[in-house]
Amino acid sequence: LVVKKGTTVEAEAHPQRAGWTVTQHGFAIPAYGIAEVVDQNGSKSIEFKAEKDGIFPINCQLHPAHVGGELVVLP
Ligand SMILES: [Cu+2]
Repeated sequence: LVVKKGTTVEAEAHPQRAGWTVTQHGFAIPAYGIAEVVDQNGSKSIEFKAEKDGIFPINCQLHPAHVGGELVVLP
């Protein structure tokens, strides 16, 4: 996820990878204080303003082993 600083970001989380036996996943960007919970096979819109530039991890706060991503905010 790459955005410019000051952008309002609307992300949609869709956890639906086959083989997961859990019913919910997290979508967290700790640096932005975001920690949402999304139902497996469901979706959730997450909106925030990218006010800090840098590279920030995105992860599943419920299952630390699950692959996340990165938020890159360009200055
Ligand atoms: Cu998870």
